[in-house]
Amino acid sequence: MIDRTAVATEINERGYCVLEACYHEEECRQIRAIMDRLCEQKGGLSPNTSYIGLVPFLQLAPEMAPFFGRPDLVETFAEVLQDAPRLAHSGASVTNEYANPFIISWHTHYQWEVPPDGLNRQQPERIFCNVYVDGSTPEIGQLILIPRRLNDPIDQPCSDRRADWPGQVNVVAPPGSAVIFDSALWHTGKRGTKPGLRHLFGGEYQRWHDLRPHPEDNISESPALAQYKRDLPALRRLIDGP
Ligand SMILES: O=C(O)CCC(=O)C(=O)O
Ligand SMILES: [Fe+2]
Repeated sequence: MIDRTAVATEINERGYCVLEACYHEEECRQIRAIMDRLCEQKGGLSPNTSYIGLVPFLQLAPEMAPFFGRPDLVETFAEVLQDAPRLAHSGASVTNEYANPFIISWHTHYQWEVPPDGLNRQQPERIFCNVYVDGSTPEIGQLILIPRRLNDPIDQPCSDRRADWPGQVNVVAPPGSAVIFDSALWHTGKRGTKPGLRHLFGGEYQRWHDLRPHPEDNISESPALAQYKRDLPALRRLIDGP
Protein backbone atom coordinates (compact mmCIF):
# COMPACT_ATOMS: atom_id res chain seq x y z
CA MET A 1 0.00 0.00 0.00
CA ILE A 2 1.25 3.49 -0.81
CA ASP A 3 1.75 5.80 2.18
CA ARG A 4 0.39 8.93 0.50
CA THR A 5 1.36 11.33 3.28
CA ALA A 6 4.93 10.02 3.29
CA VAL A 7 5.14 10.43 -0.49
CA ALA A 8 3.93 14.05 -0.27
CA THR A 9 6.40 14.81 2.52
CA GLU A 10 9.29 13.30 0.59
CA ILE A 11 8.47 15.28 -2.53
CA ASN A 12 8.25 18.51 -0.54
CA GLU A 13 11.53 17.79 1.25
CA ARG A 14 13.67 16.37 -1.56
CA GLY A 15 11.75 16.81 -4.81
CA TYR A 16 11.13 13.15 -5.63
CA CYS A 17 9.93 9.82 -4.29
CA VAL A 18 10.58 6.29 -5.59
CA LEU A 19 7.77 3.71 -5.43
CA GLU A 20 9.73 0.50 -5.88
CA ALA A 21 8.25 -2.14 -8.21
CA CYS A 22 4.92 -0.33 -8.23
CA TYR A 23 4.01 -2.32 -11.36
CA HIS A 24 4.59 -6.06 -11.05
CA GLU A 25 6.40 -8.30 -13.49
CA GLU A 26 3.37 -9.37 -15.54
CA GLU A 27 2.23 -5.75 -15.88
CA CYS A 28 5.72 -4.75 -17.04
CA ARG A 29 5.65 -7.52 -19.62
CA GLN A 30 2.31 -6.22 -20.98
CA ILE A 31 3.55 -2.63 -21.01
CA ARG A 32 6.74 -3.59 -22.88
CA ALA A 33 4.65 -5.47 -25.47
CA ILE A 34 2.45 -2.39 -26.03
CA MET A 35 5.48 -0.13 -26.42
CA ASP A 36 7.40 -2.55 -28.64
CA ARG A 37 4.43 -2.89 -31.01
CA LEU A 38 4.17 0.90 -31.37
CA CYS A 39 7.94 1.13 -31.94
CA GLU A 40 7.70 -1.49 -34.71
CA GLN A 41 4.97 0.60 -36.36
CA LYS A 42 7.40 3.52 -36.32
CA GLY A 43 10.11 1.50 -38.03
CA GLY A 44 11.75 0.00 -34.96
CA LEU A 45 14.93 0.72 -33.07
CA SER A 46 18.30 0.15 -34.72
CA PRO A 47 21.84 1.54 -34.64
CA ASN A 48 20.48 4.48 -36.64
CA THR A 49 17.32 4.95 -34.59
CA SER A 50 18.28 4.87 -30.96
CA TYR A 51 15.27 6.75 -29.54
CA ILE A 52 11.56 6.48 -30.27
CA GLY A 53 9.12 8.80 -28.52
CA LEU A 54 5.47 7.79 -28.12
CA VAL A 55 3.46 10.95 -27.43
CA PRO A 56 0.62 11.31 -26.48
CA PHE A 57 1.02 7.77 -25.20
CA LEU A 58 -2.63 7.25 -24.16
CA GLN A 59 -3.76 8.38 -27.59
CA LEU A 60 -1.43 5.91 -29.28
CA ALA A 61 -2.17 3.15 -26.77
CA PRO A 62 -5.60 3.43 -25.10
CA GLU A 63 -4.96 -0.05 -23.65
CA MET A 64 -2.53 1.70 -21.27
CA ALA A 65 -5.62 3.11 -19.51
CA PRO A 66 -5.55 0.69 -16.54
CA PHE A 67 -1.88 1.50 -15.92
CA PHE A 68 -2.66 5.23 -15.76
CA GLY A 69 -6.01 4.93 -14.01
CA ARG A 70 -4.77 3.26 -10.82
CA PRO A 71 -6.81 4.53 -7.87
CA ASP A 72 -3.87 4.24 -5.44
CA LEU A 73 -1.63 6.36 -7.65
CA VAL A 74 -4.33 8.90 -8.46
CA GLU A 75 -5.02 9.36 -4.74
CA THR A 76 -1.29 9.76 -4.14
CA PHE A 77 -1.05 12.48 -6.80
CA ALA A 78 -4.01 14.23 -5.14
CA GLU A 79 -2.20 14.19 -1.80
CA VAL A 80 1.01 15.60 -3.31
CA LEU A 81 -0.83 18.29 -5.28
CA GLN A 82 -3.38 19.02 -2.53
CA ASP A 83 -5.96 19.11 -5.32
CA ALA A 84 -7.50 16.70 -7.80
CA PRO A 85 -4.86 15.75 -10.38
CA ARG A 86 -5.36 16.42 -14.08
CA LEU A 87 -3.51 14.21 -16.55
CA ALA A 88 -1.85 17.02 -18.51
CA HIS A 89 0.56 14.93 -20.57
CA SER A 90 1.14 11.27 -21.33
CA GLY A 91 4.30 10.05 -23.00
CA ALA A 92 6.73 7.20 -23.39
CA SER A 93 10.12 6.52 -24.87
CA VAL A 94 12.14 3.49 -25.86
CA THR A 95 15.90 3.69 -26.31
CA ASN A 96 18.64 1.22 -27.15
CA GLU A 97 22.36 0.98 -26.51
CA TYR A 98 23.13 3.37 -29.40
CA ALA A 99 21.48 6.27 -27.59
CA ASN A 100 23.51 9.27 -26.53
CA PRO A 101 25.29 8.65 -23.18
CA PHE A 102 23.07 11.44 -21.87
CA ILE A 103 19.79 10.24 -23.39
CA ILE A 104 18.45 13.62 -22.37
CA SER A 105 20.64 16.39 -20.99
CA TRP A 106 20.01 18.10 -17.62
CA HIS A 107 16.71 19.99 -17.54
CA THR A 108 13.67 20.88 -15.47
CA HIS A 109 10.11 21.09 -16.75
CA TYR A 110 9.23 24.23 -14.78
CA GLN A 111 7.88 26.64 -17.40
CA TRP A 112 6.28 29.34 -15.31
CA GLU A 113 7.59 32.64 -14.08
CA VAL A 114 9.20 32.61 -10.64
CA PRO A 115 8.17 35.63 -8.52
CA PRO A 116 11.02 38.17 -7.98
CA ASP A 117 11.33 37.17 -4.32
CA GLY A 118 11.45 33.46 -5.17
CA LEU A 119 9.05 30.55 -5.07
CA ASN A 120 6.46 30.55 -2.31
CA ARG A 121 4.54 27.35 -2.94
CA GLN A 122 2.50 25.26 -0.54
CA GLN A 123 2.87 22.23 -2.85
CA PRO A 124 4.10 21.47 -6.37
CA GLU A 125 1.65 22.62 -9.03
CA ARG A 126 2.69 19.93 -11.51
CA ILE A 127 4.35 16.57 -10.94
CA PHE A 128 5.74 13.75 -13.03
CA CYS A 129 5.21 10.07 -12.52
CA ASN A 130 7.82 8.23 -14.60
CA VAL A 131 7.67 4.46 -14.70
CA TYR A 132 10.98 2.68 -15.18
CA VAL A 133 9.63 -0.50 -16.73
CA ASP A 134 13.09 -2.13 -16.84
CA GLY A 135 14.30 -0.42 -13.69
CA SER A 136 16.80 2.37 -13.17
CA THR A 137 20.30 0.93 -12.85
CA PRO A 138 23.77 1.60 -14.31
CA GLU A 139 23.20 -1.40 -16.64
CA ILE A 140 19.72 -0.43 -17.91
CA GLY A 141 20.24 3.33 -17.73
CA GLN A 142 19.48 5.69 -14.90
CA LEU A 143 17.44 8.63 -13.83
CA ILE A 144 19.83 11.11 -12.24
CA LEU A 145 18.63 14.12 -10.29
CA ILE A 146 19.46 16.92 -7.89
CA PRO A 147 17.28 16.73 -4.76
CA ARG A 148 15.48 19.95 -3.86
CA ARG A 149 13.20 21.34 -1.21
CA LEU A 150 9.86 22.69 -2.39
CA ASN A 151 10.85 26.36 -2.62
CA ASP A 152 14.55 26.05 -3.41
CA PRO A 153 15.61 28.27 -6.34
CA ILE A 154 15.23 26.69 -9.79
CA ASP A 155 18.34 28.36 -11.29
CA GLN A 156 20.59 26.00 -13.21
CA PRO A 157 23.24 24.92 -10.68
CA CYS A 158 26.03 23.96 -13.16
CA SER A 159 26.82 25.11 -16.69
CA ASP A 160 27.52 21.85 -18.55
CA ARG A 161 24.26 20.05 -19.21
CA ARG A 162 26.05 16.88 -20.30
CA ALA A 163 28.29 16.27 -17.32
CA ASP A 164 28.08 14.81 -13.86
CA TRP A 165 26.95 17.42 -11.34
CA PRO A 166 28.02 17.62 -7.69
CA GLY A 167 25.25 16.45 -5.38
CA GLN A 168 23.53 14.33 -8.02
CA VAL A 169 21.61 11.24 -6.99
CA ASN A 170 21.80 8.24 -9.33
CA VAL A 171 18.42 6.62 -8.77
CA VAL A 172 18.56 2.85 -8.33
CA ALA A 173 15.22 1.09 -8.58
CA PRO A 174 13.93 -2.33 -9.66
CA PRO A 175 11.78 -2.92 -12.77
CA GLY A 176 8.30 -1.41 -12.60
CA SER A 177 9.31 1.37 -10.23
CA ALA A 178 7.56 4.72 -10.42
CA VAL A 179 9.39 7.92 -9.63
CA ILE A 180 7.15 10.84 -8.73
CA PHE A 181 8.87 14.22 -8.92
CA ASP A 182 8.26 17.96 -8.87
CA SER A 183 8.45 19.57 -12.33
CA ALA A 184 11.02 21.98 -10.84
CA LEU A 185 13.51 19.15 -10.23
CA TRP A 186 16.75 19.18 -12.24
CA HIS A 187 17.20 15.75 -13.81
CA THR A 188 18.79 13.82 -16.66
CA GLY A 189 18.59 10.31 -18.08
CA LYS A 190 21.68 8.28 -18.81
CA ARG A 191 22.12 5.32 -21.15
CA GLY A 192 22.99 1.95 -19.58
CA THR A 193 26.10 -0.14 -20.02
CA LYS A 194 24.21 -3.23 -21.20
CA PRO A 195 22.83 -3.70 -24.75
CA GLY A 196 19.04 -3.81 -24.97
CA LEU A 197 15.94 -1.70 -24.76
CA ARG A 198 15.05 0.78 -22.04
CA HIS A 199 11.29 1.36 -21.70
CA LEU A 200 9.99 4.44 -19.94
CA PHE A 201 6.47 5.84 -19.73
CA GLY A 202 4.76 8.40 -17.61
CA GLY A 203 2.39 11.21 -17.06
CA GLU A 204 2.47 14.83 -15.96
CA TYR A 205 -0.22 15.75 -13.45
CA GLN A 206 -1.29 19.29 -12.70
CA ARG A 207 -3.50 20.65 -9.93
CA TRP A 208 -7.04 20.60 -11.31
CA HIS A 209 -7.65 24.21 -10.28
CA ASP A 210 -4.40 25.52 -11.76
CA LEU A 211 -5.51 26.41 -15.26
CA ARG A 212 -2.19 27.68 -16.55
CA PRO A 213 -1.18 26.08 -19.85
CA HIS A 214 2.17 24.33 -20.17
CA PRO A 215 4.10 23.67 -23.42
CA GLU A 216 4.06 19.92 -22.77
CA ASP A 217 0.28 19.68 -22.37
CA ASN A 218 -1.26 17.03 -24.59
CA ILE A 219 -4.65 15.39 -24.85
CA SER A 220 -5.72 11.84 -25.63
CA GLU A 221 -9.20 11.18 -26.98
CA SER A 222 -10.69 8.19 -28.76
CA PRO A 223 -13.75 5.95 -28.62
CA ALA A 224 -11.60 3.27 -26.98
CA LEU A 225 -10.47 5.70 -24.30
CA ALA A 226 -14.07 6.83 -23.73
CA GLN A 227 -14.97 3.22 -22.93
CA TYR A 228 -12.00 2.90 -20.56
CA LYS A 229 -13.13 6.09 -18.81
CA ARG A 230 -16.55 4.52 -18.22
CA ASP A 231 -14.91 1.40 -16.76
CA LEU A 232 -12.22 3.14 -14.71
CA PRO A 233 -13.51 6.00 -12.51
CA ALA A 234 -9.97 6.95 -11.44
CA LEU A 235 -8.96 7.43 -15.08
CA ARG A 236 -12.11 9.41 -15.77
CA ARG A 237 -11.34 11.73 -12.85
CA LEU A 238 -7.80 12.28 -14.18
CA ILE A 239 -9.14 13.38 -17.55
CA ASP A 240 -12.60 14.86 -16.90
CA GLY A 241 -12.17 16.13 -13.36
CA PRO A 242 -13.41 15.39 -9.87
O1 LIG B 1 15.40 9.17 -19.13
C1 LIG B 1 15.09 9.53 -17.99
O2 LIG B 1 15.17 8.80 -17.01
C2 LIG B 1 14.60 10.92 -17.78
C3 LIG B 1 13.39 11.20 -18.60
C4 LIG B 1 12.94 12.60 -18.48
O3 LIG B 1 13.68 13.50 -18.37
C5 LIG B 1 11.54 12.91 -18.52
O4 LIG B 1 10.73 12.00 -18.54
O5 LIG B 1 11.20 14.08 -18.54
FE1 LIG C 1 12.46 15.31 -17.91
